[in-house]
Amino acid sequence: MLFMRTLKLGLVIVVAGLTVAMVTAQDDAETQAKIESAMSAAPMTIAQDATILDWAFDADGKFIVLREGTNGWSCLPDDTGTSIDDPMCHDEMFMEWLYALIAGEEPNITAPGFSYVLQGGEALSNSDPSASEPAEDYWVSSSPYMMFVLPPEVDLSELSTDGSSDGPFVMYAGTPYQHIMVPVGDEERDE
Ligand SMILES: [Cu+2]
Repeated sequence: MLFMRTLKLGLVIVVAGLTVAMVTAQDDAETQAKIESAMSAAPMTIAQDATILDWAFDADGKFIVLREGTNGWSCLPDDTGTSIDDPMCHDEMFMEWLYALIAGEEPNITAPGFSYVLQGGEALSNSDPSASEPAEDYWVSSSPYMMFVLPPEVDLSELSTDGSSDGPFVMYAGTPYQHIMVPVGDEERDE
């Protein structure tokens, strides 16, 4: 009896151990896929040492870290809530911009900030950062681009605000979230 009980207990432990191992392996594969997705947003020289974040928040409202980095850049994987593959890598100033946008607060942009979006991206509007559904100036591009934020005292009023223009243009012009979009690829852009 004691033997049977020990055997059963042993089996339970083995089965439980296998389940944990399987769940962990699944998590690892999912995390690895997110890391690869995130890294595809920027040149490898930047992505390889960047912090990799997930589209989920911790108790302080910060993105959950999937992998710690060392170079001050942070990459996010494809946002599965959008229609296209759109991972992105931001420097520290651009992360300040992103957190402010999410919180609906004014970003404190004190120096130029940069972002790589080399798989393309999507925005519900080129002019309205709070748009909750595709607006008339809904913007999507499967071709790569970069984004630049500049301190608010820099005058961007001479730049185009047309998201379908071939050159640099301003997104969210005249709002605290205005930034310059810079297409950097030759692929056809969907408008
Ligand atoms: Cu933009």
